[in-house]
Amino acid sequence: MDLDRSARDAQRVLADNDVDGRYTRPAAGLYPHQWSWDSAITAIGWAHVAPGRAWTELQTLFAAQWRDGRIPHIVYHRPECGTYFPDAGRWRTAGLTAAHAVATSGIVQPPVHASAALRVWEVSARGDADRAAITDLYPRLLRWHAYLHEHRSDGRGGVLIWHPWESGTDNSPRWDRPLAAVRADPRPIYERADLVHVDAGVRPTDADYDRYVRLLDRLADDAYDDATIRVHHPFRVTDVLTTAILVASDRALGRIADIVEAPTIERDLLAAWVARGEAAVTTARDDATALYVDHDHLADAPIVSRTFAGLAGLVAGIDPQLDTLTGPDFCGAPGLAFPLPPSTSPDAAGFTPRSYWRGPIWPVAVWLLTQALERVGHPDVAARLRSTALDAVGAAGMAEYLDPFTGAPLGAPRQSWTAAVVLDWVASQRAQT
Ligand code: 9WN
Repeated sequence: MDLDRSARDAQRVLADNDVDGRYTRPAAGLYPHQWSWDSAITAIGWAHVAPGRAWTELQTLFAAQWRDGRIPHIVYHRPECGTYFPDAGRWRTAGLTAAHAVATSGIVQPPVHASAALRVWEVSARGDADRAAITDLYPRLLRWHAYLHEHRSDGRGGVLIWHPWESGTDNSPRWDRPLAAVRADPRPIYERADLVHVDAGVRPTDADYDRYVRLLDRLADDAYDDATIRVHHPFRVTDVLTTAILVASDRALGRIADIVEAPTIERDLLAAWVARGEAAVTTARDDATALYVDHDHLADAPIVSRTFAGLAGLVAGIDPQLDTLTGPDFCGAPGLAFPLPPSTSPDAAGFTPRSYWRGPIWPVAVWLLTQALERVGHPDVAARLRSTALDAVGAAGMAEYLDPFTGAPLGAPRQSWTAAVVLDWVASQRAQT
């Protein structure tokens, strides 16, 4: 594997997707605005190139923070740019008392931001400008986490989501059952824009989209008021992966609190959040599959589905899950082009190799796992996964996701967070040798 070449290609993708030196669109064409968790991870890529630009990425995103603390999943800095559905107007957030002046969506995405900010800090020179940037971000990160703990708690430490887009793993089979229960009749009126850019076979179906749009419209009807939504919304799920990501980020925010010398009361609060989240993930373990599972509150039933989200114990840092990771559902699945975890186990119901989160390998998902493996004390396994992922992504370009059996690139061909994780992996590989 040619690390220099990978780093050069990745830098070029970030530069090409850069908008005004302020934020990075996830991909030209398909995703023309600023996305929440993409930006956080992309900031890590920038940190390896220009730390100042990394802080700007996070600052631009957090400037769109709502007054209730939420970080919206899309920020439409230039609503007129590109074709994307849903457009800014569909969300009906303009004029909402909770919303910021810039046009945004009203839902959220997984809270990787504090973990990303800590990584940017570690990569940076930790000079005065870096310290000023992380000090400025800290209270905003704290308010973001407080929003999740206060408004999205399922009462047991788990994080509730109101839309599959909030999970970041939109059409994962884990949402099939709760989504099927959402009525989409009569069909909402809308026009998809994604299929102008990529093949329909690699994207969610129209039936999925009808339900995504129905849920969006319902949330807008409720003006994104979580107290109302939690009572009657037709999609109410505890997302175990988001819960695990929040545990890791609460822990990272604890480290940031030390760096910025935050008051003890805030550090105690963060420690309490970590403990609560760990307990929630622990109780979400399904003994039969050794995976961690979501909970559908409308059906009042666990969602047992073999997807990479089941590795939430590893992501939360409470259970390395090495046998599961390397076993036949994931890296050890027969016929894989590379021993990397597919987004859905090839042996699971709902698996399709080319369709979005239903089978393809997502470099960003692999990165979540390599990060977690380092944290739980398995740097050797992390290094192996990283090196394999660099080979796979190197062969496929900086694609959004890959066919697990052929390694062929799928989705957007030059995706920002793929480039960012490549830069992070390259740096870790270099540090190791
Ligand atoms: C909806 C931008 C985003 C990612 C998500 C991914 C996909 C959007 C879409 O693209 O979702 O938010 O239009 O399909 O599922 O994780 O943040 O890259």
